[in-house]
Amino acid sequence: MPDRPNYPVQLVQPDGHRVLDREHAALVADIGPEQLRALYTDMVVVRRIDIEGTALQRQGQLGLWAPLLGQEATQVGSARALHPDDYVFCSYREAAVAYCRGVDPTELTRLWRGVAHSCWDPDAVSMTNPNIIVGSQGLHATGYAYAAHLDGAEIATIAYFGDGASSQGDIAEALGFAAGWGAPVVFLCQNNHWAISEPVRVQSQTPIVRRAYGYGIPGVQVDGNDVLAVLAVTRQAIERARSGGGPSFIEAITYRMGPHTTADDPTRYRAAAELEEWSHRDPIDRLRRLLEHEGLLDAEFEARVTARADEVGAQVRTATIDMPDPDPSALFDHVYTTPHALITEERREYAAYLAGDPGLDAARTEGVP
Ligand SMILES: Cc1ncc(C[n+]2csc(CCOP(=O)(O)OP(=O)(O)O)c2C)c(N)n1
Ligand SMILES: [Mg+2]
Repeated sequence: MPDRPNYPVQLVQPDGHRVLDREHAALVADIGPEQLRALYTDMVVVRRIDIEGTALQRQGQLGLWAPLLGQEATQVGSARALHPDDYVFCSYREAAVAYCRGVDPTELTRLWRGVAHSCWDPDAVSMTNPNIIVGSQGLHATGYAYAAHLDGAEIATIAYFGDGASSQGDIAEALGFAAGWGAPVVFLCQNNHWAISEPVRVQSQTPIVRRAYGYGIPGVQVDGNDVLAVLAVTRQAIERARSGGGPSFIEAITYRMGPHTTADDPTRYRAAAELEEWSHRDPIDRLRRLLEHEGLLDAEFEARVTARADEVGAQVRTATIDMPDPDPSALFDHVYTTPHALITEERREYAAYLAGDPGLDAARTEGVP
C-alpha cells in the first residue's frame, strides 16, 4: 500500500532550487525565512558537535564516537517535526536528534567517555539514550506507542534505525505488531548506504520502504539530504500516528560520509569515488544554496551561526575533558533496583582486584597451565 510512488520526496534540489510538489510543500508552508535560518543554524551546530566528538576521540578523550556526518538533514528535519510529548527511540548515531530534543550539548559525550551508563535523563527530553543493540529500539518504540494508546495519550513514538537494522528480526517483529495493533509509531530508517562494511544492496533487493507495504503500513521514501522534505514527511507521519491513524514508515535516503565509528576505517571497503559523489549532495550546502537563492544569507547571519557553533563546540570540549572519573564501583549501581547476590559478589571481587588482592589472582589462574 504505497502512500506515494517509489521515488524520494524532494522539496529542494542539490543546487538549492525548490521543487514543485504542492502536496509536500503545503506541509511546510509555515517555514518562512526565520525558520529556514533556524534549520540551517541547527545543522551547522550539530555538525560542529559531531566533528568535536570525532576529534575528542582521536585525542584520547573519548573511547568511541559514532559520527553522523552527512545525516544532519535527516536528523534535524525529522526531530523538528516532533512534539515535545512524542517519544524518541534511537540508535547510537542520533546526537543531532538529541540536540534538537533539548539535550544539553555538554551531556552528549558522557557515555562515550565511559564515565556514566548514560548521557542524559531520558524522561526530561522524551528520548532514550544511545542504544547499541541494532534494531531493538523498533520494539521499544512500538511497545511504548501501544501502551500510550491504551492509556489514551495522543502521542507518537519514533524509532530511528539504519538500513542494516532493517534486516533484523526485531524490526520485522515491530512492524508486524505495530500494523496489527495500530500502534502510533513512526519507523524512520536512515538509509545511509552502509552497515559498517556491508553495502545496502545486501540488505534488500527492493527499496527498503517496500517492506512496510507487506505489513500494510504506509510508507514513503524521502531525500534524506533535504531538510525540508524530511520535515514534511515526518510531520505527516507523526500527525497520522497522533490522530489514531497507526504506524508509518519513512526511508530517508542519505549517506554516512564518515567512518561507521571512530574504530572503523572505511577506506578498506568503499571507493573514494562514492564519497566524492555524495559530497556534492551535502545537506548543509544544499540549504545554504537555498538561503542564497532566496536572499537570506548575509555576512552578519553567517557570523552569528559560526559564533554559535564555536561556542557549542567549545562547551562540548571543555565539559568532556572536565568530566570527573567515577568511583569504579559505581559500575555496579543501578543494575537492579534491589540488592542482588551476584552483583554484590562481583562488586566485592572487583574491589579486591583493584586493591591488588593476590589471592584473587591465584584463584583466577587456578587450573591454567
Ligand atoms: C544485534 C546486533 N548485531 C550486531 C551488532 C554490531 N553492529 C553494530 S552497528 C552495526 C551496523 C548497523 O548498520 P545500520 O543499521 O545500517 O546503521 P548505521 O550504523 O549505518 O547507522 C552492526 C552490525 C550490534 N551492535 N547489535
Ligand atoms: Mg546504515
